[in-house]
Amino acid sequence: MVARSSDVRPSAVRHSASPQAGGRGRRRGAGRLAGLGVGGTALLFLLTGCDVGAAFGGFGWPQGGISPEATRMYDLWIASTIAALAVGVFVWGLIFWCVIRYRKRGNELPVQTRFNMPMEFLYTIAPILIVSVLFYYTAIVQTDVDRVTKNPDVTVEVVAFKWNWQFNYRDGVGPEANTVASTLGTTEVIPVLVLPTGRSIRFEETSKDVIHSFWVPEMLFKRDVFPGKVRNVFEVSELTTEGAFVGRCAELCGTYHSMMNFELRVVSPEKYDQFLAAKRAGKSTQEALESIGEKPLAETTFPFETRRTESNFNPDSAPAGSGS
Ligand SMILES: [Cu+2]
Repeated sequence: MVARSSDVRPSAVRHSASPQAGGRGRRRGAGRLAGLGVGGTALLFLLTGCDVGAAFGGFGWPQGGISPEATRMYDLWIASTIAALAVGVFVWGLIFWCVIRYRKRGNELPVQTRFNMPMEFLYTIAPILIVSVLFYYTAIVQTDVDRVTKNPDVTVEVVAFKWNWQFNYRDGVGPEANTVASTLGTTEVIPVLVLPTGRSIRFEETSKDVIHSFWVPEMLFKRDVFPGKVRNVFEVSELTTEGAFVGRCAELCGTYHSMMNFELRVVSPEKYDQFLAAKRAGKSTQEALESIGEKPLAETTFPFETRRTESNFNPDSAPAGSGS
């Protein structure tokens, strides 16, 4: 903001009438700010080097990601939060310092710094720099997470429908590839998606009816599943942790949306190959899981009764026909 010359009262003009003193003060101020900036940056690197996110509960971001992409997104969040806190602490410090240092002591107007070019320059450049750095790292991580390759190790087609999932193991990428084995969820059985550690995995999503969303919370990622000819594709460069992880539909898709669960079972590559061979030999998913020493049924979630009857819809109510 540029003030008119009539805004500046005589006492202020008197104070800034000594250009040498003003110049020295400005240089000292700029030096301090530069020092703070360098110190803050060093602190940021130091803190992100340690696992500071775990100490603060991930600053609200879910922890325990099971893919490198999940870890990168988590790291971006932690670094951005620390940067935001550093800027916040600096600004709060300046506010309180000004409030105390320049509180009203008399009727004399304090030194006016409205036309201080280095300060004006700093006000403009610093936010642009901060936003640029955040944008730069966000673009890098986003590109990383969205990257698809020509020849992933494993391709699985995710077919969503109201209100369950089908997982087709494919022999290639794209709609022209063939399904070599399939797992279909039913009202009685939660579909278990078996995938290996240490291999790149491509998910090709399509829906039979409305928009759904494929979400495994531990992958810290979800992607919408669209009907029609759309194949929404994403990849993970590998899964790093063996285990059972619940998967959900994350797009409100109708009455039983909240019950549209599946399980991701991450196993070793050897077990995965045995599982797929068993499936190709005609075994059911449950039999194939048992053949590799895994639990046949989902352990992280359970089937829900989707057929509403008087008794299961309102089990506490009196038997039908007993009312007046
Ligand atoms: Cu859904």
